[in-house]
Amino acid sequence: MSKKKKDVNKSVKDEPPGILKGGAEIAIETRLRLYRTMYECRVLEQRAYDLFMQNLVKGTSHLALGQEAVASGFGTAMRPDDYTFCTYRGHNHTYVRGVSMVSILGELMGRECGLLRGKGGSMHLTSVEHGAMGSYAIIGAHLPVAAGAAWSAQYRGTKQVSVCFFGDGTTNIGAFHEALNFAVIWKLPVIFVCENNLYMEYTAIQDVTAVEHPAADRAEAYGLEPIVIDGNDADVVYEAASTAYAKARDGGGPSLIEAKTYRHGGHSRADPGKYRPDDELQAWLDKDPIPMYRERLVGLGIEESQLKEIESETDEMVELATEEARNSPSPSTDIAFIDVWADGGASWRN
Ligand SMILES: Cc1ncc(C[n+]2csc(CCOP(=O)(O)OP(=O)(O)O)c2C)c(N)n1
Ligand SMILES: [Mg+2]
Repeated sequence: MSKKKKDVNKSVKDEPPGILKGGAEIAIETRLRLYRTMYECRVLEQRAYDLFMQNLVKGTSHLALGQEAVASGFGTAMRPDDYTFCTYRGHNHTYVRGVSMVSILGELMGRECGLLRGKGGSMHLTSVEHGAMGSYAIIGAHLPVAAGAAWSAQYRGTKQVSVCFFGDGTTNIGAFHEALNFAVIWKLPVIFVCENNLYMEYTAIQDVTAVEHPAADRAEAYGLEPIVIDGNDADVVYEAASTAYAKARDGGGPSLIEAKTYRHGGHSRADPGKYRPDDELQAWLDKDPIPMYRERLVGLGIEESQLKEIESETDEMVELATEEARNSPSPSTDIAFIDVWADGGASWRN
């Protein structure tokens, strides 16, 4: 194992990263899928924001606008039976597993058509049938659970990989360190992905962390290779994800990947994010993963009309999904007593 820091994209160390070419030999179909997925995530979350502004979203919500390349890169590289664990900022990670826009928007609005019939809301999107094993609102809580799922896959010999997304602030929680140590000791097929968006709730990570790279600089303490990538470059993310999935499936154990990125808005729906310097925000808006990737595809010879088709199909899809979700009724009160126990019933109450 290399003890030398691997900085896949050197420029990510000096924010903001510049526009990159993404040297990888990635098939054009894969690149189109990466673009489509990012675009779909963007439109879905913009719609979630609009619905919130219309007072139609129940409870709070945390958007990942600007962070789409991470969800797209990992989602595109994974196998359908892999496991995803994410945080309350999990709309995109859930969507890329194949969960429909209707069920996500319906869930946010507390409707019958929602993924959890409106009972979970934005922070708890879960769909076991899609491998989306939950969105966790307690910081760090899901890292040991993701390690447990990987342990189960290893025991069953299924070659499934468990991928766990979390924020920079999570690296200062004990569960992060416990999960890493446990995963390394058992050589588990798990990928820990730190989406370093430079901020926790309202605090800059650099103000409260002893090291420059909150995840990568801790990797060597657990015998792992420190990996920092440009989390706004879908090709770079896809490559790093593919490498980590292959390693995990080959019995090579866990990976810890720090993806540098930025959320365009505040922490949650109530936060305008004014604590961030204007020039920093602008620099990251200039490095928006979606227009950057679109420009690259055009440079590679993709027809403008092909990209416009992807965009108009997606725009139509979100309109239809919004309509369907808005027309869906509120669920009946019986949902209070179902899906609360493993068998889905309420017999445990006796
Ligand atoms: C154990 C715990 N402590 C505190 C909180 C309150 N809290 C919610 S989000 C958050 C910030 C997390 O920041 P980060 O891990 O960087 O994730 P991001 O929101 O940037 O994606 C905090 C402190 C919590 N949910 N759980
Ligand atoms: Mg953060």
